[in-house]
Formats: sequence, C-alpha cells, structure tokens
Amino acid sequence: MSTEKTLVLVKPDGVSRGLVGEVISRIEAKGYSIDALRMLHADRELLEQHYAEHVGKVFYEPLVEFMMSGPIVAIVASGNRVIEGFRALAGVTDPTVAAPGTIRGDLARDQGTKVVQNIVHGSDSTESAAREIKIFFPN
Ligand code: IDP
Ligand code: MG
Repeated sequence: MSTEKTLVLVKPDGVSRGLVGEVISRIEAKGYSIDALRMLHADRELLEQHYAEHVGKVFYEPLVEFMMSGPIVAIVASGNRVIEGFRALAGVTDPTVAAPGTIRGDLARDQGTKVVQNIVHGSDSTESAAREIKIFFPN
C-alpha cells in the first residue's frame, strides 16, 4: 500500500497572519506526516498552472492577484486518506459557513474581497495532488 500524498498551501493571508505553525500543528496533530515544505513567492505562471481549472471564472484574476500578494508555504503531507482528511481539517471554501473546529471555520471570515481569503489550499483528488505536487516540488 503506497501512502497517499496531498499538496497543502498556506495562502498569503495565513502567512501574513502568522498561522503557518497553526496549520502545520493541525496536520501533525491529526496524525499526518509533513514530507516536504517550502516557502515561496508564487508568480503568475506557476499560479496559472496550479489554478488551471478556474481560468475564466469571475474570481480567477482576483485569486491569482491575491496568491501573488505575499509569500506562501507549500507543504506535502502524507498518510492514509490524507486528501479527504486535510479537506475535512480545512473546512468548506466559504469561511463564513465553514464549521467551527476547522482551519477556515476557526481562523477566517469573509472580508468582503472579490476572492475569498481562506488560509489554506488542499488538493481535491489523487490526480490533482500528483499534478499540484509536481508544480510546487519539481524535484
Ligand atoms: P477550494 O479551495 O475549497 O478547493 P475552489 O473551488 O478550488 O475551492 O476555489 C479555489 C479558491 O478560489 C478558493 O479557496 C477561494 O479562495 C477562491 N474562491 C472559490 N470560489 C469562490 C467564489 O465563489 N468567490 C470568491 N472566491 C472564490
Ligand atoms: Mg480546489
């Protein structure tokens, strides 16, 4: 049985608010492993690859601008069913209604911006995880 992997990003709002440790703590406390970690300032080209599925949506350009607005932290986390498990830890996309107890539910809210700022990204399938990990960790 090969261990499942997911790509987690701490977005610029999470980094600027000093929540990198909090996000890592929750991943580790749940029992997943941190396999790789990197801080970077993403450029447009990298984000166009990462968010290819959202090209053309109304929030796409605000999303790219937001993700370029400051440093982010890319993490590969692993463990049985980690993709589903991290998305459960993160909570739903809209932080206003994300359940208390989740990263987004506890730590974020709608700020009235064009793109919702919700602290973290997590891959949504094994295919997305493999694709996204390659983008952020080409080696
Ligand atoms: P996810 O991050 O929960 O998987 P996606 O649908 O993949 O959500 O959207 C990527 C990111 O784009 C979200 O995390 C959020 O920051 C932003 N976003 C998604 N949908 C909306 C929307 O309807 N309005 C504003 N921002 C959105
Ligand atoms: Mg998504």
